[in-house]
Amino acid sequence: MSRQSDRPALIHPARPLIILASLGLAVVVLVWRAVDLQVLDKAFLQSQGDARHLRVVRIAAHRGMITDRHGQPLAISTPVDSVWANPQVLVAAGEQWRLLGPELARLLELDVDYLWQRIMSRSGREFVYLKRHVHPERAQRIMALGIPGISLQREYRRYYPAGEVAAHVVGFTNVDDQGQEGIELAYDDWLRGLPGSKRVLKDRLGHIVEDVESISDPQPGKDLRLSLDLRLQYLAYRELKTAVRLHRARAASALILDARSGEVLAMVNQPAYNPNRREGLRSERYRNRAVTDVFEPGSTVKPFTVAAALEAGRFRPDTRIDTAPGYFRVGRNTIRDVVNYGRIDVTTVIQKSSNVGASKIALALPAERLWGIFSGVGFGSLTGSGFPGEVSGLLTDYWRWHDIERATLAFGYGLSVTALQLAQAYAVLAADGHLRPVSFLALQEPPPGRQVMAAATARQVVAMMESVVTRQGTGHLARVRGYRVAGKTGTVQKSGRDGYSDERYVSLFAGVAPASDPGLVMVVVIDEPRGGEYYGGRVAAPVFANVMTGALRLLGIAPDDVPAARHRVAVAEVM
Ligand code: 59J
Repeated sequence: MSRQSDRPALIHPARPLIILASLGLAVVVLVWRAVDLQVLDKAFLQSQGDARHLRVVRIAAHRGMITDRHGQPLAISTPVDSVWANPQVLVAAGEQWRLLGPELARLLELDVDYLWQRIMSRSGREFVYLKRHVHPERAQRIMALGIPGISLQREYRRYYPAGEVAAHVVGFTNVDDQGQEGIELAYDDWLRGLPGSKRVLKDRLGHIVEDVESISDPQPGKDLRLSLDLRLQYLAYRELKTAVRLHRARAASALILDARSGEVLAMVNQPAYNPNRREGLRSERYRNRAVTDVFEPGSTVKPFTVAAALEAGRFRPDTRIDTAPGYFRVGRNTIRDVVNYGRIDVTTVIQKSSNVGASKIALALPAERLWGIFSGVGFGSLTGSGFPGEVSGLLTDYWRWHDIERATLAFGYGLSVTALQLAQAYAVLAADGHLRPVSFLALQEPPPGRQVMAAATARQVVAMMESVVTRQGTGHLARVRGYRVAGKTGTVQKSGRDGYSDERYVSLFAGVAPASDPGLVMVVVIDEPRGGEYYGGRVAAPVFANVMTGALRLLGIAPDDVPAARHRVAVAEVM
């Protein structure tokens, strides 16, 4: 064994060197790692750490206000809070959540089971809305419960102070504050503004404990002033609704244009809806029929047929036309009047609404002439209003017209128009032959018009239309005490699968006032009156009279029928 002990110890001669080298290497690695962590990876690691607590959150922008032309609010945004939860945190908070859940559900006006379901089915997520648009005061009571994982988000809720009255024009936004219909949709970019964002520090439970920095401030949306006059809007709404009830009509539209500027002062439809309560809302109620729905305008186009005749130089207001025996044949078709008017002048064709007279006038003109005036006053084209969903109606090209088409177009069949187009066309007669785009926004000054017929023609046609609103005319119920009114009735059989119907009618009145210098244009459309009466002169004309009477007075437009005004004073004194 001694031999063993004789052996030299198993220590390599280089051992101290190896140890030293290993230690040195270890130091180098450690230093490298330290530099790596603290210098090279610093930004990455720090951001990773902060991400646990620092978040960027969106700040909603305030949506611009919509007002009528006098600043009356039609759509305003009020601050509300949306309550949301972090299900992960909430589930982890087990006990506390079980205890306070029922109280939370009560404050949110939600069923406890539903609330529980909503959170558990998303237990892996970090965000779920519990309730949008809660009143800020209630939201504070919810936060006071101190449930971990429940947070608020500031949002804005749209409120429509005029409710049903201006609903079809103003439209509405969805819960995310985006325009869906009407002006809210058309001018969404203008109204919307730009959301901002900020960096916030959140605690372990997801509550914001500190606003760290603002990244960008929200840019509030801009206000919008509409052309509507809320007073006229109320008036039109009330009268149209009454008429629809009285005549048990399917639907209806009415609108008033400023004859000089093309601004829409009032536009209403039935059925209507309350934009503040839109559950289960269907297009039948919310679409703006005055711009989205078309109808055959019937006799309300006769003034334009006559305008074409005057422009062609072939007719004057007193030119006589033989309408006897009350009907006449064009090829295989027969055009009829309700009675035989015999030999009548052009004015009487308008006053009595003779289909035979209008057809004979049109057949005496080149097709191009009739088309020129019809398309000139805007039939077949959009009005330029920019309203969402507006349709242009239909006016076919004149080189496709046979005689029968020219004859029936003359009294309003074979083309289709919207109520707004019809009003724009009447505005041409009111504005000495100038066609102007329609505007839903308040204008500083009238846009330049395009002359589409001679001023003298327009004036002559307005004068002829005054005869409609007399004892002998079809529209005497449209008269307004103290003012001269010019207009035209229309009673249109609706066309269906089996041709024109004897049961379904559209009752129309279109007119201007005061006739001596027209300031206002109004169109009334009553769709399918079912109360027994259906003549435009009986159903639509009274709505025109009632609204126009109020509108002329509200706007302080001077009476131009002074003898009638004197007569009224005299009668009042006798009574
Ligand atoms: C009328 C039509 C349908 C289409 C006729 C109205 C035609 C015609 C084929 C019968 C009711 C009715 C192209 S009438 O608007 O003439 O407003 O106070 O619907 O004639 O040929 O039972 N209006 N209306 N005609 N069609 N086709 C008159 C007239 C009009 C009135 C009354 C009585 C029609 C004075 C309509 C009104 O001016």
